[in-house]
Amino acid sequence: MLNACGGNSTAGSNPALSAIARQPPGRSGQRRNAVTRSVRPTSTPATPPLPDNSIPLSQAPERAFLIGVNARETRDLAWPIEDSLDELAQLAETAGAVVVGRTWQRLRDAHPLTYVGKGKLAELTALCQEASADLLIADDELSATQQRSLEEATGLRVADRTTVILDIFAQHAQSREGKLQVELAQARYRLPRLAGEHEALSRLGGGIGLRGPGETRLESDRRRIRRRIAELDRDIATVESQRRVQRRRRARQRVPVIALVGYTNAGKSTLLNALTHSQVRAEDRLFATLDPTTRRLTLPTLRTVLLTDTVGFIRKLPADLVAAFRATLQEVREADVLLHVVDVSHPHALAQALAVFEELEALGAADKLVVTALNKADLLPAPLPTEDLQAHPNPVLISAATRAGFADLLERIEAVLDLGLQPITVTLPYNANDLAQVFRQRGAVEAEEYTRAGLRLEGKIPPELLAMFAPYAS
Ligand SMILES: Nc1nc2c(ncn2[C@@H]2O[C@H](COP(=O)(O)OP(=O)(O)OP(=O)(O)O)[C@@H](O)[C@H]2O)c(=O)[nH]1
Ligand SMILES: [Mg+2]
Repeated sequence: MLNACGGNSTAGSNPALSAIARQPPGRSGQRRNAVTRSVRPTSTPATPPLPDNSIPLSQAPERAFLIGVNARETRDLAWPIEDSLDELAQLAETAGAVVVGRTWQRLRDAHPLTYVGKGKLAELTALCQEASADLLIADDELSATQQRSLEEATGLRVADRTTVILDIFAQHAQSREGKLQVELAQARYRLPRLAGEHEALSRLGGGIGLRGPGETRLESDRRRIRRRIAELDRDIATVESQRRVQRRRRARQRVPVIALVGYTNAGKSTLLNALTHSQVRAEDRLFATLDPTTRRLTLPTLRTVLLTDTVGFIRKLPADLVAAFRATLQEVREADVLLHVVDVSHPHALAQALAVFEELEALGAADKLVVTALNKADLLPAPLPTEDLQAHPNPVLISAATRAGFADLLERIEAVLDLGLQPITVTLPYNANDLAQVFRQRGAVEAEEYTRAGLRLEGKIPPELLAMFAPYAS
């Protein structure tokens, strides 16, 4: 039995959301038809892109109404539906829409045909009209049938969480690699939904270039989109092999790689900038970073590591997107240590951290050594309870903004890197400066003494360097 019980409000309670809502136009206001654009590759594709079937709307930002289902099966106790809708609102605003209202329904399961129940559907239609909405966004990925029924019932264009995330990625993609990956994810998402798109077009009577026997047109679009997916897969495989070469070069230099991972907007890029004096884009918006950036970092013991910034995660991250970003995410899979950045000032910091671990598991990177940077400590109104701190592996409280806790963080990273190191004492001849350099960069020097026989170094080195230093061991 459906149990209709929904909340309805026009403004979220999340301070982060209000911060985005306060942003001047330019960031969100300029974007039009936010949830319909698709990324085109920089070079002309062999298969021409599909016609943009989006329905042209006015030049003003879209007025989005949000709809959610609090399904019993997937109910996330750590993340109430209102907060999930707050996050959806933040996503919609980042994509360039204005959120004009929201409602949700508690159900055993989302309705397979209409997403919400029949009664709720009528209420939703009225609410959308009242709010003069022109776009409806569902908090879950909709099936083609659910999308079509919602469109028919409300008369609005209907998007879902996945479409919005894909749209943000499309807007933020800068590099050729990023653009290819987003286009692949969009094409994979669109393929099973093509039939619905065509039906919607035939209801609208089509237009120039859109008329014709529906089925034939649908089939040719399907063929074209499949061909494009195959091309994109090939191009991404080339990018992947280039990245593999880079990674192999790094592996030969044997410099440990630390990958920054975390929920979107947690402060990964800010931390990379602060630690390595770089200028990577860091902004108060979701998915600011899509392309991995690697910088050299010298630890207090003079050991050198590479720090790689990566794309952020979010709850219900579209599976197509994760699959399409395999070239980028390979950086995470092959890192020696993960530096998990958590926005500890967020009301759902722990739930966000768990969502990140879920994605890491899906990527096959859950068994990596992890150091947790509990970031934005400067925003905490009170000291963090010890049990909140200890919920994370190797936790260190920091602020990337004020640089508080950096010494502790670097010390913890060194300790984790040292886990596999072997103790050794060597006396290096004074003409073997390069060896001393390798010891300092890759190992951990605990004592250093200039003797008549040469430079005496006591400390730890990675096991693969034991053979190199064995002739000088004492
Ligand atoms: N107060 C405070 N703000 C911070 C801190 N670290 C980052 N921020 C802010 O948080 C916002 C997001 O920072 P980013 O570094 O872009 O976050 P990110 O994890 O790289 O985000 P994506 O790339 O979008 O996934 C920016 O507005 C930063 O200025 C901090 O320690 N304290
Ligand atoms: Mg970033």
